This record gives sequence, C-alpha cells and structure tokens, in this order.
Amino acid sequence: MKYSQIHPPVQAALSANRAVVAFETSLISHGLPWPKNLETAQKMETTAKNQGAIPATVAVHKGKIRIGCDTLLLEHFARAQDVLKVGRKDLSAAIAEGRDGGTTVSATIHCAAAAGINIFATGGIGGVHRGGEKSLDISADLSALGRTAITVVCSGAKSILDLAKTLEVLESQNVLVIGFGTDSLPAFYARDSDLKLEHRVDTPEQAAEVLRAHHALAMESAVLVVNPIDKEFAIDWQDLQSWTEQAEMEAATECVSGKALTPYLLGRIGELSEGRTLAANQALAVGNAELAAQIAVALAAEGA
Ligand code: PSU
Ligand code: MN
Repeated sequence: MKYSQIHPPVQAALSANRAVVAFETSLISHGLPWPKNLETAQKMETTAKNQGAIPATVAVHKGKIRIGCDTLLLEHFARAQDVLKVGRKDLSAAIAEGRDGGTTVSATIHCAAAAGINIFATGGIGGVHRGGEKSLDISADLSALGRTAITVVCSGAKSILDLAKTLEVLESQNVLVIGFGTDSLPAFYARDSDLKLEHRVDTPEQAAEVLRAHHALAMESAVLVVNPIDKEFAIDWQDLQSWTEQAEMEAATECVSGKALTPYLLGRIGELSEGRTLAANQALAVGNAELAAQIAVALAAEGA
C-alpha cells in the first residue's frame, strides 16, 4: 500500500487469524527517556511473544505507516530526537511531509483497527488534564476511543490527569471500562483510585467473552480493560500528588502547554521520584502487554 506497510510476521498472523497485539511508539519517543524506552518496547514485544501473540508496534517512518517494527526501527524511535508526536489528526500531514512520527493512542488505534488488529496495549491513556474544564486540554485519545472498535489494555488514564473527569468523558464517548481483577479505576503508577467501576472480569477468558459480544453487536467504540500495576512497583498516591503538583507548577512557570505538557510532566515526575515512576511505567506497560496478549490468544482460540 502507498501509505502503509505491514511487517511480514504481522501480516502472516493476521491472515491466519492468530493473536496480534498492537503497541504505540509515542510511549517510546516521548513518554520514556533513553535507554528505558527501548528496554520497555523490547520487553513489551518479548512478553507478547512469550504469551503466543505477535507484537505489532505502530509508527510513522519516512511518511509511511508501519504496522509492526523490526528491532532496528524500534531503536531508531527510541534514540531519535526529532520524532513528531503524531495524534490521529496529524497522520495525514506526517505522511505527506515524509516525517518520522511516534504514534499516540489515538493514532495507533486508528491504524491498528484499519489493519484488522483488535487489541492494543499501552501504559495509560490520555484524558482530561487538571483544570481541563477551563483550558479544554482534553486528550484526543478520548474521542478516538469513542469511534474505534478496538480493545485497549492499560492501567487507566495517566495519574497526572483529572481521573474523575476522564471517566465522565469516557462514558459520554460510549467507552466500556472493565476492571481486570479490580472494582475501581487503576491510577497508572498507583494501583487504585477511589473511582468505582461498574464492570469487572478476573480472567482473560472472561474478558474475551465480553469482547465477543462487543464484536457481535458491531459496536463502534473501544473497550478499555484496565489493569492495575504490580504491587511491587506501585507508588503511593500521596507521593504522586506532591510530585504532580510541583511538576504542574513548573510547567505553568515555563509556559509548557498543548502536546508538550504530558511528556514534560512525565519527565519531571521521573526526576522528582528519582526514577521510581520510570520503573513503574515500564512495569505497568509490560504487564499490560502480557494481559493483552493473553486476551488476544483467548479470542483467537474460539475465533473472534
Ligand atoms: N502511556 C504511557 N506513556 C505515554 C503515553 C501512554 O505509559 O507517554 C502517551 C500515549 O501516546 C498517549 C499520550 O496517547 O501519552 C497522551 O498524550 P496527550 O495527553 O498529549 O494526548
Ligand atoms: Mn493535550
């Protein structure tokens, strides 16, 4: 295809109706620093393979959408400094300009679903920023989730956000949120928020059952399977709040806004926590890759 290229192992798995899990590249190019970013991307891919699924990391490379990256390309996106943060709306321009782009959740799910992939995993989705009712800084991830039939395995929305408002917008967007082994919304680096969920599953097979119904009903929106971070890596909510408030104040002083805000806050909180949030981000992203692969395998087993 002129605009996109499917990596041969991904194409083979799709043709044979075998399990495939999509991953994003913005997490690599904008979410985590070198070399933690490459290590995380590789661990996500290896973990998916160990569960019997084929990983398909999505990116824009020299103006072409890649569905699946080889090791060299992953390293390129982890090292390069001039990679565009590509949301869904930016895809067409990035292609026409021949750019390299790290795709966010909104762009990745669009490309993955178009290629026939029905599961995607990441760390945490974007959402409504604190004070979003005034700034209107609401991630394009939310509206994209409302109009893309795909399953997203994540640890909720990033803890730098207003999680209650994010959950409200997900509801308005018709996005089903299911707790995996939990009754409340995970808070990214922290295991728990005080926000209760209406739906819960405890096994990949139970999740696959919900997804079969979702597909049979031809739903056009996403299903969010929210998976808490491993206890061993979880960070205390109060610590997170104080780092986040400090990072928010510094962002305001330095006039950081728009696309640059999320990467700035994540980076600054990584420094303030002396790397603990980076280790946590890696652990939760790899945990989500594992669960997504298990669900994909369960779906493929009985034919989605
Ligand atoms: N998950 C992570 N780290 C990240 C992201 C997800 O663990 O950096 C990225 C995703 O690409 C998500 C984006 O779509 O952050 C949200 O950015 P914004 O708030 O600007 O929409
Ligand atoms: Mn934003």
